[in-house]
Amino acid sequence: MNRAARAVSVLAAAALAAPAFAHAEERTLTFTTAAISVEGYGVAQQPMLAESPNVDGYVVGMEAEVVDAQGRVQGRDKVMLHHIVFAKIGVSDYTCGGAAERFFAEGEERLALSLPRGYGYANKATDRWGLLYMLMNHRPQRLNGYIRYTVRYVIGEALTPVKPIWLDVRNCTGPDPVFDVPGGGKRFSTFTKTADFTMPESGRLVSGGGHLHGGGLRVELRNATCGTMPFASRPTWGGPIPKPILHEPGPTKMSSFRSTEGIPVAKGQRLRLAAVYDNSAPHTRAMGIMLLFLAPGAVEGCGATPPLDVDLGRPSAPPAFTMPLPRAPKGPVSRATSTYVGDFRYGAERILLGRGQTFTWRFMGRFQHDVTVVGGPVGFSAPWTTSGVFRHRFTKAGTYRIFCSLHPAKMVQQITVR
Ligand SMILES: [Cu+2]
Repeated sequence: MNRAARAVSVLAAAALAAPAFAHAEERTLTFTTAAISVEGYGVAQQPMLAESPNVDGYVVGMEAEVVDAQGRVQGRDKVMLHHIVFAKIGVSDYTCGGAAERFFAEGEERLALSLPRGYGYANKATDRWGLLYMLMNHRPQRLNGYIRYTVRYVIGEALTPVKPIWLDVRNCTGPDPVFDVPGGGKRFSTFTKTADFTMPESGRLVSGGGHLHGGGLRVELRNATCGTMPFASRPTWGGPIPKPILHEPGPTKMSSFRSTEGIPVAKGQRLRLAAVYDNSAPHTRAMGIMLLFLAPGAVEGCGATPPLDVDLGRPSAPPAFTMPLPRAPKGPVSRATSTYVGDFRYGAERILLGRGQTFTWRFMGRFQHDVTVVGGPVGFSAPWTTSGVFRHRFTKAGTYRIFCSLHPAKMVQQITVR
């Protein structure tokens, strides 16, 4: 069918469907945040209030992008939308509690929210939304951007309400829920991190998708009580890699599912999320997340998974990737076993150690920094901080390339272990 014929048939289908929704209306609402500024080659992260629909209804779809002052979409080569998380303020999160219910997120893979027909995330005119963004500027000049998000919103019709269930292998551990894949394994070896969550109620999972970083193989959703794996979200790799390379490239798509019938899960059953990574090389600051939508309702025992409508993409194994440092470490080679981490440098950039020695980083900046191995025999990282110390004992010889993931173009270090 050519494009025109397809358009006509879509219109015809819409006309046939229209009477059933005569009193309902689906609106596409577009919102734009206040300006966000990110320094050249910098990373910025901040929570902010986010405008939301001013009428009662249901969110049935959502997506977000970064635009400039003229409303032009900024591609991955200009700004990397690392993470955006939307939450409803004053509502307890399904898995973490607290006072913000996470209901939509996008990362580098740009996974849009799209619920199956008949389901919606209920929202009131008086509800307040917030968002947390993390953007990486891939250009030398300061970025002045905006996050523009589009909400598909149904009013005038009662939909089956869904609850967002945010599963994360590092769940509820703060704004940077990362872990390190040490690497150093044989080719095709894997590293798996899991977390369990016991369902407080029964229902059917009608939509879901995963989030992984570079080196990720899949995010599995298991029902540990029933011994089943209803879904695994798989990454698609490829496309141009934005230069300069400021982090290990992540998937450009993650597979997601929708199901009108839904995956049954009963109260008291244990959902197990498993993030599976390649372990032939280090992958630091990795994540493993799946956002699911539950339609609460009666479910008994272990039911069969219905056929899922899967948006698969083109899954493949992650490409082998050697991450360069954005610039060469400078200065004389030091045999010191400690240095400072300040604004915006490591005290010593070139270090020589003996095997078995421990190195200490002393944090003393006004701004947060970290220590992140981007390549070497073993992957490890220190969390973002402004004070305190971080130590690592080097038991494997080789060259460790290190940067601060928040200031990758400025803060680099190389440690050679003999
Ligand atoms: Cu830093």
